[in-house]
Amino acid sequence: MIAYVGIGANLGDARANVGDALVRLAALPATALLRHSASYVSAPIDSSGDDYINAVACIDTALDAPALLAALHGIEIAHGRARPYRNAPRTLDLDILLYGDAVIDLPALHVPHPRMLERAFVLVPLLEIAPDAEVPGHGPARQYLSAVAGQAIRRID
Ligand code: PH2
Ligand code: MG
Ligand code: MG
Repeated sequence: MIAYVGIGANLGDARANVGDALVRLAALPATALLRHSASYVSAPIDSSGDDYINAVACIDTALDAPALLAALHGIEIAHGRARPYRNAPRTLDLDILLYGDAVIDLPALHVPHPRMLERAFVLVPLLEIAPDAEVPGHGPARQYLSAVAGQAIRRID
């Protein structure tokens, strides 16, 4: 299955954490890293602390969505991710944005990611690597870009 993973970090060496996350995604079982966006800097949205480094990865995985989520949590934990409160600054956050054209509503997993269309730090890197991305139930992701134009985001590599 083709899946898109949102990557975010704003604690510790956030740039290095994002780079390492890509290495670890590529090393997941039954998974290939097909491509990834550049890294971007953006101010925290509904969160606090330093600016975030964000990126999006496209993977091809044989893991089902819950298994992929568990694998992503494993990578977060390897980076010392703590969850003291909702949207706390974090060393690494890995979110399943899209899992093929699946719509998933489990207690701990909602796909497409419920807030992805409201966030420039997701849409801009996603559209960089998948300009024609379709969001189940919402249509082309690109049509939501103008709504987030007020959120500053800067590409850094
Ligand atoms: N992640 C959040 C909340 N706010 N803001 C930015 N700029 N980047 C993020 O990755 C981010 C956020 C919740 O996961
Ligand atoms: Mg997140
Ligand atoms: Mg998360």
